[in-house]
Amino acid sequence: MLNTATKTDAPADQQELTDGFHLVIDALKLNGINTIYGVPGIPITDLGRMAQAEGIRVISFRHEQNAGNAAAIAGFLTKKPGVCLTVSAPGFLNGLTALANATTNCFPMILISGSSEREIVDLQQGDYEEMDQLAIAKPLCKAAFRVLHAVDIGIGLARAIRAAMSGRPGGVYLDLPGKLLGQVMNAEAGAKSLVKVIDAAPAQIPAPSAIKRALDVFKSAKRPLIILGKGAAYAQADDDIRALVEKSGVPFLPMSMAKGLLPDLHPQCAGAARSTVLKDADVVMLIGARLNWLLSHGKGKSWGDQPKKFIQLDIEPKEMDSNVEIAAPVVGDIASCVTALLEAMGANWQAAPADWVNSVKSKREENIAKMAPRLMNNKSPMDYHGALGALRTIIKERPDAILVNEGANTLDLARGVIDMYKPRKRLDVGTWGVMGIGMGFAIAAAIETGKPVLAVEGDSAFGFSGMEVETICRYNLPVCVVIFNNDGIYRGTDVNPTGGSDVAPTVFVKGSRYDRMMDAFGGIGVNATTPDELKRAVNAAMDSGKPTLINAVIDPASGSESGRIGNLNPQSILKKK
Ligand SMILES: Cc1ncc(C[n+]2csc(CCOP(=O)(O)OP(=O)(O)O)c2C)c(N)n1
Ligand SMILES: [Mg+2]
Repeated sequence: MLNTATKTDAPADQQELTDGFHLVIDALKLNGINTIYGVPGIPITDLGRMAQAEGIRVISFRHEQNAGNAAAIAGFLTKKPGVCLTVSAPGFLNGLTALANATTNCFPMILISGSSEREIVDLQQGDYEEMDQLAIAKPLCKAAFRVLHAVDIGIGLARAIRAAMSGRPGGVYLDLPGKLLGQVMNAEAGAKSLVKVIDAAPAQIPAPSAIKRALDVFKSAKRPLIILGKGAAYAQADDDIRALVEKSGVPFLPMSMAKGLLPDLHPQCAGAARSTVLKDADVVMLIGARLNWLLSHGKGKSWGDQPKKFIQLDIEPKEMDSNVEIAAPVVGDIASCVTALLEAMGANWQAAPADWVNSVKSKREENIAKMAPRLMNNKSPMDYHGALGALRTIIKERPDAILVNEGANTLDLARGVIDMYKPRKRLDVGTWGVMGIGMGFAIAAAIETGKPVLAVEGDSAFGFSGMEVETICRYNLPVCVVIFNNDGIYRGTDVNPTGGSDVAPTVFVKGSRYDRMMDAFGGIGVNATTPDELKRAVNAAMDSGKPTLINAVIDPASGSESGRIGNLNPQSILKKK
């Protein structure tokens, strides 16, 4: 239904009118966008109010970066652009990090920001929150648009939706000058101007010759490996991906956010034998995974000396040969590529060589057995493995729960220890390794899926979005935040080498009680000093669905520098402090 502006003072014979506010709302609703994440203020406060009045869920945050992260992960989870709504200049800039991060991670998202008076901004006459937002957004997203006339709102939003969803998904910026929202036009013409986007992410079918080439290479392998990336998770082609992996019999390695696409305990999962399979594989099929830094660019020490051939499935043709030669590029959307491969494999596909499959399996079992006793320790203060051992059991018992994870040691160790059982249940720092996604992701995961959320957060990582615990309480979301409190970044034991009164740059207030932040907003706060206490508190939170924050006391000495990526720190041969 089209909304109409009610003008009580209008003459009875006046035509029905609508305005920019309602056209934006109607355009969103027409396209099935029924949640907005944002922070109110001039010029979009009324837009949020009216959107709520019209049945859109408007989730109000304490900082735009968190609202932006929420929108981005909503996009990942639903394959529809998540919308973040902000005010002009500073609010827009606060949302921009999330927009850039969404683009880097290929999450469909639209950042809609109100902006100041165009004429004044363009003459740089010092308007309230003056900024040329469109120009600033452009290099950080897939596309950026500005709408100046109410009649173009429908087209503007359609362009934004298509740009965010089609091809490789990503972030889009939509600039709405404040004046636009107040513009009035004929209601019928307004209704006609709206666009329902048909087939926003059209299938892109791979060429049969590319499929044949890929299978020829795959067939020739003695030690094949499949790597699943978050593009594969995004595709929601779970059954076909599983069928492809199982039919091939090839060991598979899930990237962080692809964990659970097939269960981590699947007999073909090579997650616990990562370094062996990367070194020894001769043919690697990448499914929605890029050869970026997370895979050491497909070359160097971690890939060993064995020559490799890569098969790559990706929707973006420019991804091919980005780091190393791709022997068999398969360009198309992941679902279409996987279906085509499956079909072409036929009924008599020869499963992967047994000696290779078995050697990967035994390496994996050896590594799992090595880790097992460490996960069962009940030390107090806890070390990472003791605490994660408890959380691992909880996720095993509650495979529907969504795990959000950020930090350094807290991230790297949780990724290895906590097995995932279902697709798109692990949400984390992604391609950039960015801190600050935690509460935004947790909130959107709860809102979009209705499932319980467990956010496992380093104490530093949590600080980037911690104020949103109020938002979690305000909307009474089933989110349990566990803070791995080791008194700092990587470790809480660094000292100021000068002996001065400032503490070292990596350490925080010792013995902080983050749980009391939750008390302040009416949620449940728990201080946990042993894995048993931690397990009890998380289970209680998951059973009750009440907003909970657990301060898990971790030995400040138990982490290592930069978690698992300390090698990326620049080194000088001069050892001067
Ligand atoms: C936006 C952003 N700022 C800074 C960093 C650098 N950084 C990487 S991990 C990290 C925090 C690690 O500490 P914590 O979350 O407490 O995890 P721990 O290793 O102590 O378990 C920081 C600040 C980053 N990745 N992203
Ligand atoms: Mg820490």
